[in-house]
Amino acid sequence: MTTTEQAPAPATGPDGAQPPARRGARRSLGALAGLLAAAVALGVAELAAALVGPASSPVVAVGDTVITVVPEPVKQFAISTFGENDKIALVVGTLVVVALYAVVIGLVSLRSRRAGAAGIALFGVIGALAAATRPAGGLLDALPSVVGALAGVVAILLLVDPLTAPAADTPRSADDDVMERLRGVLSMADRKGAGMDRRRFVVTSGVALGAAAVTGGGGRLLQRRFDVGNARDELALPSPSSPAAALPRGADLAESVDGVTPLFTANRDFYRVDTAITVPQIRPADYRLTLSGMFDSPRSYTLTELFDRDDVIERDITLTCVSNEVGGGLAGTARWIGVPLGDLLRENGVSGDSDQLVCRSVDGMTIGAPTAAALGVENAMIAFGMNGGPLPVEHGFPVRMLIPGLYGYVSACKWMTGIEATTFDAFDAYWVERDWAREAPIKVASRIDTPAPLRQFPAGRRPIAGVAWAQTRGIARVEVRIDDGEWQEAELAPQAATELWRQWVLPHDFAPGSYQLTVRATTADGEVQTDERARPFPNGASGLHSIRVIAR
Ligand SMILES: Nc1nc2c(c(=O)[nH]1)N[C@H]1C(S)=C(S)[C@@H](COP(=O)(O)O)O[C@H]1N2
Ligand SMILES: [Mo]
Repeated sequence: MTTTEQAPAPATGPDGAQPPARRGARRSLGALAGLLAAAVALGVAELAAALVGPASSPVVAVGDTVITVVPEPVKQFAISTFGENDKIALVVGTLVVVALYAVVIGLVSLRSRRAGAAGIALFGVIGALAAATRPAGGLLDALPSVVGALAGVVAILLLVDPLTAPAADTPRSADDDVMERLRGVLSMADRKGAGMDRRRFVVTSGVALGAAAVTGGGGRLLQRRFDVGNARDELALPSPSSPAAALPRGADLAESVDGVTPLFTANRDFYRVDTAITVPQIRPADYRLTLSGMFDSPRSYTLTELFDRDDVIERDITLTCVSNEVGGGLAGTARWIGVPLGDLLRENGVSGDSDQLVCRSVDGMTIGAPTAAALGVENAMIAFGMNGGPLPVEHGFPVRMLIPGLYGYVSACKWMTGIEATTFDAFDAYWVERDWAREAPIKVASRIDTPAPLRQFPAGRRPIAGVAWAQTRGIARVEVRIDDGEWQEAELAPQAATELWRQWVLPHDFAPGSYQLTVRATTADGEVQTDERARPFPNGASGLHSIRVIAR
């Protein structure tokens, strides 16, 4: 019995070409072959990445590279459009591009196996380059892409073979020597066969799909061995010798006003902004913080050495992202535990000539913070605790930096393993290279949390409420304007600390109708929030948050 379903003679036209219907079917299967080969390549690469590390996966590495090279406006668009899901969007985008490329490879392979194989090899080279040239990457990081591409080449050859079966005059059967057939396939010799061995294609496709699923799924599972979540859970934080100041009575307006942002942001609700597609995983036992550059006596610290210091502090600080749009949610408040940054720098004899600290994270990010702020801003710290536990892995486990009053991109380095004392002239950090401002103090901002814009609510008395921030200066006044009316002063929650945002509320009697609500804040040192609108780039958004609400 033969397993082949060779094209009967009439299927081939007088000129040897195939009729359109058959050509169409073959093309579709060719495209499918390309997709399956790509799936096998990516699957095998994920399996290899379980050996080397999650960031060496070609999808992750290419995504990382895209993040590094895309122009700032595109990145800003991604952050404001997809928010916390910007990385998912990027990975999906990368996979869509790969899929389109794979379809082309499949079609090309029908005509030339060599070209198809070369296309997949190129794909592997791109992944390998992306993985090996990451700031924290090495030669070994190329391995998953190389192994994946090899698997992809074998897959495309095996998949395309039954689609270009030789014509009926050279029949093949199941008892063909498998090795001989494989050799034939891998020789990449093109056959001008008009025949199609559908059954063999179906079987090969099934095997390819299974292989892709098993290697990909298994690889992802095995990559979890790099996760440090358990190590984090087992870590005991030191108790601070200087606990956070007691909060004034009624400090959290959220206890009495529905819809206002709580004073403290739960870890799971805390915004996350970084360039890491796979969250860096640092084992506490392996952790080192290394000082370098313009110090008299630079040294490094283990996590235990940081924990065992007798100057551990606990402080409440609001962190804000420069990419936050007017009215946006890229700000959060937590109770942090760490060691005073200025003291640690002075202890090691930081030079008076240094004006920039380049903070390095394990994934190669560089954050340039002004040395003067690190030394002079009260409660600047090297933090390892957040809201009662170790830092969550996404928020920098095990150690990050915080400097109250500065946007995160010039102060809040996560997964921080190095501090180099240097100068602004000597080095441009990551965001500065991308034309964001070198120095970026947080601009005064205020936001209306409730009522929600454009959502109808019953007419009557209800609070207009929200938060305002100007870290280290503090908020002295918040005012609300309804349509074109007078500015009305809102009631403020007690100021717990100037590093914190401040909640505000203004109860109002809403008659049925539609209203434009606008808010503005004034800092404790007298700056009235400007209504001049600025985009976040290059040093933070400005302008007033203004929303339309409807009472019925
Ligand atoms: N390693 C690293 N640290 C980083 C970043 C980053 O991309 N990588 N982003 C910075 C930015 S722009 C901000 S606003 C804060 C955000 O901290 P969070 O994600 O804990 O809220 O981290 C900062 N630290
Ligand atoms: Mo940021």
